[in-house]
Amino acid sequence: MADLIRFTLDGEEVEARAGETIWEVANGRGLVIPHLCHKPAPGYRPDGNCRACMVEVDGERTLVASCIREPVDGMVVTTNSARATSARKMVVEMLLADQPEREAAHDRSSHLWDMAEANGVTESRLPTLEAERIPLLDDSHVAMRVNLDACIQCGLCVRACREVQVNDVIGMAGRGHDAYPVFDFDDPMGASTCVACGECVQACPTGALMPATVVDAAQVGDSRDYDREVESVCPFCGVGCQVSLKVKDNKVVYVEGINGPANEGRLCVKGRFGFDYIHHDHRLTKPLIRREDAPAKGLNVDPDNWQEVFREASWDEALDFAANGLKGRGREVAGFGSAKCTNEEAYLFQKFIRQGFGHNNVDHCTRLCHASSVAALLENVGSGAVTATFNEIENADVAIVIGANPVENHPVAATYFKQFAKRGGKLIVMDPRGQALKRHATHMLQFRPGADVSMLNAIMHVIVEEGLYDQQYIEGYTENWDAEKAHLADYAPERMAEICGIDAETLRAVARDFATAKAGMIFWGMGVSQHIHGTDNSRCLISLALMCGHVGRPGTGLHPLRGQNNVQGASDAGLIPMFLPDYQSVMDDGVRSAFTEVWGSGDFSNEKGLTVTEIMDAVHTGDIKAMYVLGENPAMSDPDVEHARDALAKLDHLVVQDIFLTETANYADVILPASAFAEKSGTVTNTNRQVQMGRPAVTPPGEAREDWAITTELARRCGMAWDYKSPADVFAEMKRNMRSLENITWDRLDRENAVTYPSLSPEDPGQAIVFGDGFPRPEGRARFTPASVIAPDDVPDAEYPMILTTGRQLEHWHTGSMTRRSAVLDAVEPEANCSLHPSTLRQLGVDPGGHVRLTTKRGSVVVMARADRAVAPDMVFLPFAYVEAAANILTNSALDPYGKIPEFKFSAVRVEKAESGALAAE
Ligand SMILES: Nc1nc2c(c(=O)[nH]1)N[C@H]1C(S)=C(S)[C@@H](COP(=O)(O)OP(=O)(O)OC[C@H]3O[C@@H](n4cnc5c(=O)[nH]c(N)nc54)[C@H](O)[C@@H]3O)O[C@H]1N2
Ligand SMILES: Nc1nc2c(c(=O)[nH]1)N[C@H]1C(S)=C(S)[C@@H](COP(=O)(O)OP(=O)(O)OC[C@H]3O[C@@H](n4cnc5c(=O)[nH]c(N)nc54)[C@H](O)[C@@H]3O)O[C@H]1N2
Ligand SMILES: [Mo]
Repeated sequence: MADLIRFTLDGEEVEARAGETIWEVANGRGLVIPHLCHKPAPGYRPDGNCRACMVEVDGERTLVASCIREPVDGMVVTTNSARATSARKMVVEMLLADQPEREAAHDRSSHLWDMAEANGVTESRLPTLEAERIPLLDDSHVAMRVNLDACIQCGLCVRACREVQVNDVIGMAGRGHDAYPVFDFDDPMGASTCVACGECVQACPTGALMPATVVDAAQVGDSRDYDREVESVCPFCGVGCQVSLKVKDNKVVYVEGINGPANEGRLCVKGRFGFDYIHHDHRLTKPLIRREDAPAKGLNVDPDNWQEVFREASWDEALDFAANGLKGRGREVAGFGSAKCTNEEAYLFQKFIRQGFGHNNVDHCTRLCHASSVAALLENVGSGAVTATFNEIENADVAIVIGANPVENHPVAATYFKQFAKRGGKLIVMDPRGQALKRHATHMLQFRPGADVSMLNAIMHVIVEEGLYDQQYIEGYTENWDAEKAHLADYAPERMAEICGIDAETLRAVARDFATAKAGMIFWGMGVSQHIHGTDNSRCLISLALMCGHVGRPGTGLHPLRGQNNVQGASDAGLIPMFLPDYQSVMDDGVRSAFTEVWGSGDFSNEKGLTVTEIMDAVHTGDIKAMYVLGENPAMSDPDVEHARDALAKLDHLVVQDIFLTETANYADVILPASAFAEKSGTVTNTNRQVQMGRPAVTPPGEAREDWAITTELARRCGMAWDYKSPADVFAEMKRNMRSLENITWDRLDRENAVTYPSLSPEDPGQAIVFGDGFPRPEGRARFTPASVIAPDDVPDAEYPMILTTGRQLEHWHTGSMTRRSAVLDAVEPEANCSLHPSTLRQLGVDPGGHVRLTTKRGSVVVMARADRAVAPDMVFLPFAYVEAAANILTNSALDPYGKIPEFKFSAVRVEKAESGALAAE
């Protein structure tokens, strides 16, 4: 390569690439130059402020900071000269002078002490700071401790907060020796706008910022005091951050992000501080069977006091009981599998229903999630997965984020989006709510809920009208353009402005920005998918990308941000009523026989099975009488949940396999205690199509067992000759009929932690971008499917004049089963809440923090109300994590006809000031 730089390092001729620093070249050769303010991790820019990495350069009067200095041709660098080593030693000695003694240090294993050792320094000969100048300790945050007496002003926490996570909470106050990090305007950390991602804690080299779990009451701690470190994957969202779990005495003591392909070391509050749900004393530790004298099935079991309803049973008894209630019932059985479990577990679950009961009544939470997006993608692109990883935004010029709130729901992906905007990328945010990305957006389109098709069609109308589309791409790679073009003629922005609430000029500006960019991406979420016209919404996004040629190149692509840690994998593994693994149709005889051959079993139904909501309806009609629910909580997550709860109560036989006694388990006849993610091995697939290895860090509590092992035992007792010894056996079987797993083996994943599919060879880490040379559709062409405007199902009227929208908050996971049992997350967000515009609250006569009653055609809840200007005055936003004010009592179960997804994002609602004492009476 032409631009290699040749220089001398400690007497040896070496080469550097353009932009590489002396420190990096040395490090690449195995020589670690001491360093403190420098963090050799993705996203951290060198700062050269601590002088701990000084080296000597021939011909230069002063020593240079190797972390920031780039070599030039012919430069002679000496790292180990007497002058350099004594200077580095002096730097460390000066820093140690102000530190607590090592034995009394907040973190006696901090990087600073390692570096002191590396420099041969054990104590300082220099005077210590006068005590009154040592700033106070700050223990105001539940998850982190600030010990400013250990701060060396290296600024890593500022870079972590501002540049890596782009949260802008930490800054430096004071000058010189008196400089210290502050939160917002020098607020206590716990009272600041800190979102507790903990990036600063992970970056801090001295123990000035630490996880609270590592420091004891006397503020003394040791971050290396653990028995082992286990590399695995975060169990929460579809980003799939790789983590290192630090384990002591069979407990996870703290968590750090490691360099996975999606997260590059970063984590959010749940991944870093939300792990302790696995140690909660509500964990199920023994199989439970409903007592003969139990009260009628209902939402009446307290996890602290379950003995009135259930009795403990041996595994043998419970498995026999579970199997006997399912066996031989054929079509009366249905199963909900789990996107919280592994690929192997998802595969076994769908096989259990298909092989064991001869039909396809098996589904999972994808139905409530991106089912409509997947329907549109399969229809028009030929594949349901993302066409590019979210990290590709690094190569984009423009990006649309629509109906997704990644700052709270995919927080680590959001760090890349914010960095993109910071370096000048045009970020276009489309959301009825003024969500957190607004601050970083070039255009914020706060449009009317449910009006996506009108807005997107108007934008596409402009692209056609102004001739901004990519004719060559359209001709080369698509079909049905003429129909789309003709259809769009009716959607002039001037007309659509009335429906979507965004003025024509803004729609035109957005159209121009997106269409004329070199590389554009589209990210979307539940605001797009959870509508009766969710599939149409996605069709519009696909058409928009196609007409601009924004697919298949670096910095382009379609990316529905997948939700659960393994919803991509569970769908790939066939946990869907229409599809076997890899989206192969159950209606295709050849496909079914390929599977039955591997399974060594007879044929099963060639009809699509029932979906999540259809299964609940079929219970009411008496067609389904028994269910096996694995790692899902439909008694909280289904729309119009009273209908779902009544269905669960009506079942003859309900088997629930979970880690907690959930609301759904309340209705169970038998409960099988499973192991949590950190207690089992298996692979998971994230939103980026990255298949990653999950490893057990601790053993399950009591008699709890791994999910795959429980399903296998149950299958045997239902008459299937299953003989898996480990998840690796299951993975090997999956590969036989899943082309997506070509070149990906269990051993490879165990070695490499992650491989992206498709992977083209055993060495290929996988393709971040797909469809550069055509689509998996007839003639390799993607399709334009025109979409027309359809109103939401349950529109406001005089009785229910406002709009209810439901969704999520940063700290809580769905139905709260895990996060309300995590000490940190529950402490930060302990109470059921909704958000309304301050003017609406004023009109209702409710103070922020007071209570409101929300009523829809389905039911009513009372909940604390927050004032939030981001919410439109005629709307109320309600998260669905709280059983005491369950959002789904209110939601509408009307379905999108293609994806069969319910309209979680739109209901007509009446909001009233709650009568005093209403909460207690509920
Ligand atoms: N903290 C946390 N993170 C999570 C989860 C969690 O429970 N908690 N769940 C995970 C799962 S499974 C999923 S699927 C993802 C979901 O992640 P998101 O898709 O971000 O989920 P939501 O918060 O439900 O909705 C996203 C946005 O849609 C907007 N919206 C509402 N109505 C409309 C509309 O009509 N049109 C448009 N365009 N937008 C609208 C809302 O204002 C909201 O900002 O999050 C995952 N991550
Ligand atoms: N109103 C409203 N409702 C919604 C949505 C919305 O936006 N608004 N969003 C919908 C969406 S996108 C989704 S994805 C669904 C999610 O709906 P669900 O999947 O029903 O919700 P979770 O709370 O994630 O349920 C996961 C369950 O798995 C258990 N679990 C965790 N780990 C393990 C494990 O390793 N093994 C076993 N066996 N169990 C485990 C947990 O304790 C929990 O009970 O909710 C949907 N419902
Ligand atoms: Mo989801």
